[in-house]
Amino acid sequence: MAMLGGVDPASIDRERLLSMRREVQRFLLQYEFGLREIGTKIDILRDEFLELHDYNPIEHVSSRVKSPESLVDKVARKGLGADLESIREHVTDIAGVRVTCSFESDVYRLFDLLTLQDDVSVRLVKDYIANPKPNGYQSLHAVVEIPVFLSSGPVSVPVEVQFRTIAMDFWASLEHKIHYKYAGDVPERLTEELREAAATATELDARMARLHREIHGEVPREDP
Ligand code: 0O2
Repeated sequence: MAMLGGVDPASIDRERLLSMRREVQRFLLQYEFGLREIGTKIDILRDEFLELHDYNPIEHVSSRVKSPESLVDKVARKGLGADLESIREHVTDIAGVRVTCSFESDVYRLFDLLTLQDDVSVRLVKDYIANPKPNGYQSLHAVVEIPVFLSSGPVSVPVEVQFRTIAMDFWASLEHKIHYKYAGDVPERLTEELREAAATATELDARMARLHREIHGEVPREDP
């Protein structure tokens, strides 16, 4: 076997690969920490809300760090360089939290309560509730930055938080399955049905909110 200065080239590659893997693991770990920070903030808001108003505005919270495979796909799709700095700059949903609320008013209330906190800075907001996507998708997206304190010092970690109602979440998960099944080439008949279903979901949200207000009245808004 060919040796370079007494070193086996195969072992150099192995060392380089292992070091790259460690670097990627450390990179992704920062996003995991960012998720924990945001997760704790959301837990605190929910628990305090429950204590103050005897009412839970959050139905469900889920979070994930993008898998390396899905990250590689996105990097390729966006035509980005494979260096971690460019990925850090341009891929803002490596850490993602989804907050499913009971009502649309809770969506905006939680968005305000989270984004007005001093250590949270808002990088981008996309309000697909006020402006739904043409396919009917609705959600409020916010890319926020949160400081994470490592032994080497603080790093600012972007986390994409998606706020939506149960009805919007139900629609989005079904649409996602259909989109995946047809590899993005969804038949027009289904696309039209999905648009109608999105309108029905909006109507249901409005109706449930009216009923809720009739029974419980308006939950007062705090000054954050
Ligand atoms: P996953 O598996 O949820 O992570 P960008 O993120 O900038 O490349 P885009 O579309 O401008 O792309 O970002 P945007 O609009 O903020 O949407 C990103 C995420 O929102 C998606 O993540 C989905 O989770 C959700 N989303 C956006 N549009 C739709 C939609 O039409 N249907 C459904 N079901 N979900 C949607 P990913 O990375 O696609 O996937």
